[in-house]
Amino acid sequence: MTTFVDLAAWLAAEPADAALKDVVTTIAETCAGISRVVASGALSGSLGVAGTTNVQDEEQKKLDVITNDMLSDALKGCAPVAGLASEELEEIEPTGRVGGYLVTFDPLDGSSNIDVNVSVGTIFSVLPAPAGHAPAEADFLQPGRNQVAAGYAVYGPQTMLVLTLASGVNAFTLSADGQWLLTHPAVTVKADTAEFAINMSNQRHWAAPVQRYIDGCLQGKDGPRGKNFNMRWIASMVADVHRIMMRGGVFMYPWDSREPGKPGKLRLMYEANPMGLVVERAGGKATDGVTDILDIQPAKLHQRVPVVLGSANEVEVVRAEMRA
Ligand code: AHM
Ligand code: MG
Repeated sequence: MTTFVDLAAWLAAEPADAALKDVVTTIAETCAGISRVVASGALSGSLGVAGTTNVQDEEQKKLDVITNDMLSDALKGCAPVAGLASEELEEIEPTGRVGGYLVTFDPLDGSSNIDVNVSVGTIFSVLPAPAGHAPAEADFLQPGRNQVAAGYAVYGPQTMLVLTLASGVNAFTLSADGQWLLTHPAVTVKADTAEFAINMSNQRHWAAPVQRYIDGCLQGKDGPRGKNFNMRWIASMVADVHRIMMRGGVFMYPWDSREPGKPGKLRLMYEANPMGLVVERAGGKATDGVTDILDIQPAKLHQRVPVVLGSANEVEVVRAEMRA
């Protein structure tokens, strides 16, 4: 039987400081707990709406609230964490400590899929905390390149944790006895693809470059791309990005004219940045169409951003269309 290295043994060999390993371990253990709650569904009475809205005025599911509390509580109890921020919390939460790390997270991404038993996930990003003072919101507003660790857990047919620290991307599968085992070392994203992920129902609202790009894909072999494309859209960023990590593809959530004042749906600090780092570290690319996601200077905690990420050569095709 194949034996797999567990997360603790893998972390022990990583060139990161003990405090950062502690943060990553806390997140991984909490994600294992979240996996159990998600899996229990109606049995634990955790499906359905919470009857509240979050800072983006989105209806919160019970599981959004439960998982947010699980991660917040765990990180507040983790000594190297000076502050946290979440999709589900309007303000940052300092822990009362100084130095160490800041963590931002989307505790349960893909809320629309929770009640219908389709994959959802947790996304997290770890940034250095300021040394001399308790963190304020401004201290979180660091570009994605500053992330010292990032990743996601996907609660699907298998629960997996996909993680990057100093370099590379490694993926762990949760075993029946609750251990994260390294099943996918050194994950890389294929440079070329013939598969795109976008919510096609928004087609009429897209800007011209996105229209042109998707139209070129849809024309298949007979069009400018000279090959047939496949389409997938799970409406869980974690699940769509995970598919791209495993077999390539391009994921897009562009600006559209439904709410022209907003730059897109996805949030920079706890969706685009951590996913951007994971994808780049695996050899893929992530852009807002003009700037690499990781080079964007955040202006606000809950800032939204257009996202195009995945197979490097395909992201370049989209980017070239956006520059045209
Ligand atoms: P959420 O964080 O409220 O779940 O929203 C983010 C999700 C992403 O996981 C997914 O890619 C996108 O929203 C789907 O949006 P849509 O329903 O417009 O297709
Ligand atoms: Mg989300």
